Amino acid sequence: MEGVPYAYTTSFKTQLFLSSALSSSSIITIHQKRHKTILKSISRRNLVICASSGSSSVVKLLDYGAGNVRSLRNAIHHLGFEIEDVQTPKDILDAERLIFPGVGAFASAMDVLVKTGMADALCSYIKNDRPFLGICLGLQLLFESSEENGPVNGLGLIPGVVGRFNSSNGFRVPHIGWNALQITKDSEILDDIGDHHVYFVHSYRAMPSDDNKEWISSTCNYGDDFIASIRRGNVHAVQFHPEKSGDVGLSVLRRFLDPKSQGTKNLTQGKASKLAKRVIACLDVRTNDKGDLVVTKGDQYDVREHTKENEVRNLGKPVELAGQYYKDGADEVSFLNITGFRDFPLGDLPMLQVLRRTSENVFVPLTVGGGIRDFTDANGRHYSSLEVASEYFRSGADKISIGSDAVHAAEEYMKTKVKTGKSSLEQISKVYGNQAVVVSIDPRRVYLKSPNDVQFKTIRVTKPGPSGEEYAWYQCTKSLSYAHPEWLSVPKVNGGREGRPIGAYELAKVVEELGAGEILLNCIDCDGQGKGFDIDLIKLISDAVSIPVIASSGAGAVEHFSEVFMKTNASAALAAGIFHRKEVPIQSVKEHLSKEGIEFRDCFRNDLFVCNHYI
Ligand code: 1PR
Repeated sequence: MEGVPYAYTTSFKTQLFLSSALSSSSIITIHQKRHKTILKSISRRNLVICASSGSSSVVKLLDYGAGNVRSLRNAIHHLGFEIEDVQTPKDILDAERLIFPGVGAFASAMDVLVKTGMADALCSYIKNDRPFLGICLGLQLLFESSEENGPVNGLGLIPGVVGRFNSSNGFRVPHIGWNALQITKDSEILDDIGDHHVYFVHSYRAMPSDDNKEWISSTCNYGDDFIASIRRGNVHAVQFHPEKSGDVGLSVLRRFLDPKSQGTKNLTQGKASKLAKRVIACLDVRTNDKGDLVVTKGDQYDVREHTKENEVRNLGKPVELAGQYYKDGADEVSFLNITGFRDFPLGDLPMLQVLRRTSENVFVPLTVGGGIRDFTDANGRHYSSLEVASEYFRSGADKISIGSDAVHAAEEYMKTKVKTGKSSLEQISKVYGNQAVVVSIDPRRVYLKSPNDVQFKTIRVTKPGPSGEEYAWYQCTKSLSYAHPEWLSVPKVNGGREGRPIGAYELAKVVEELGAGEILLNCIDCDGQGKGFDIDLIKLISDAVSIPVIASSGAGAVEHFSEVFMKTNASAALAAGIFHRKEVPIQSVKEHLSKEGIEFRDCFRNDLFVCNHYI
């Protein structure tokens, strides 16, 4: 084992048995969990060994049930710690170490905290300088008040008002994605971060001022400088999500959970950065004819092999592939249950299981789509789309994606001009926030001789159509349900989809108004073709809305990623086929972005990780 670096903490001496099979390109961490030692391989870069200290392996979690904290629970367990849920204010006062992952809206969170007596307990716990980590809303609630549906009073421990990001200066709101921090003071829990990116998802933020400067440990720039973390004594809070920030995020949690195990400090100072462009791996999943849930991939949405058997193309197992993409450096993973609309996702227990298992080991954001709509089962039991989405969130999704039902909602809204508040989009974004709701648009290009041939937004295309047409519009499509009376009669093309009388441009503008926080922009013509993204379409939509747009469909080479980022305002680029067929590794995409000077999340540098003892 010559040359293998390792560190023991003084309080926890562990005998290491390192198999000679361990290569120098893996990282090993030893955790203490119920007095057992676990040797765990958690990364694939340099070999790093660390041991957790003998401090208590139980952390108290304040989860008031307003959203998904499964990922945080999974991250804590992954690091070898046990969780006890806070049930009463006394549990807070008795906690040795407390994590408060704020979820949902500021006002409703304060409401619950005040009604349950937790607000007073939290204030006294924090004033007594007890070990505390607030996450996201758990940071914002420490301030005096928030403008979110307000003003609403907060816990009032830190001077300042939490306000909304200003989108008028061209910055997309919500702020979704990976930024580096400007570290302003020693925070201990941030010691491994240096200039690595961490994951943010929020529309509101606290601003630095003279009154609160003694609390601030880091800021981040997104239009303005906002507070990314605070630290005073044992009290910490972060606006970003450590449980979704990959290895570097896990290091933040570990440093809070086990301060005695801290290794040497990463000397790289955080520097201001722009929002990194995201690279997303997408897994289209469906049940094949044998009844197995498989990752499939279409050509222009046709997912069946062109053989006599006409089987559903099978490219692998969802949980394994998602885990692989996380290790390969994907900034997000999306699952699209492509037949969910026809079948009803809550009947699809394997899909929920896939999500639960994936979230145990994948610590970047997970999106799931397919079948989010109201549904009545064979026994007459009605399920609202909100119930369907809630089940997805409970199972580990950070965002849900709505396709067909958003087309329906947009058509209704364009007809009536009335926001009913009843569409899945409106209901889910109201409860979970618009940053948790993606709308998936599935348009196909329709060429035109003249821009006046249709009532929808048209563009002059970069490459003329097959008959020399110079214009096109992008017609939205949606899935039909088997139960739909039109299932047999409507002509269905491209994976059982029907064309609708609404353009991608009109749909994008309307869904933004109805509460979408992000757009996943597919293109049926380009899907699976490997010839590059539809730049005309992505430019059209990313210029039309002020929420982030994910470019999808058609990636076939690393250059396609830089092209879409340089020629359009897309915030992220998603690909499926090239990753599944192992034609282009995610790392190559990132190396290419680096060469082109495009900011991206680099999780392959040797200075990264948890224990800071490097080869
Ligand atoms: O309508 O709310 O039930 O959602 C269904 C979801 O399933 C939608 O997001 C829709 O895009 C997706 N979907 C429906 N049918 C298909 C199909 O392929 N037959 N897949 C399908 C869409 C498109 C992308 C794909 C990219 C990248 N797949 O997600 O992964 O095009 O592929 P590439 O890099 O190989 O070109 P609802």
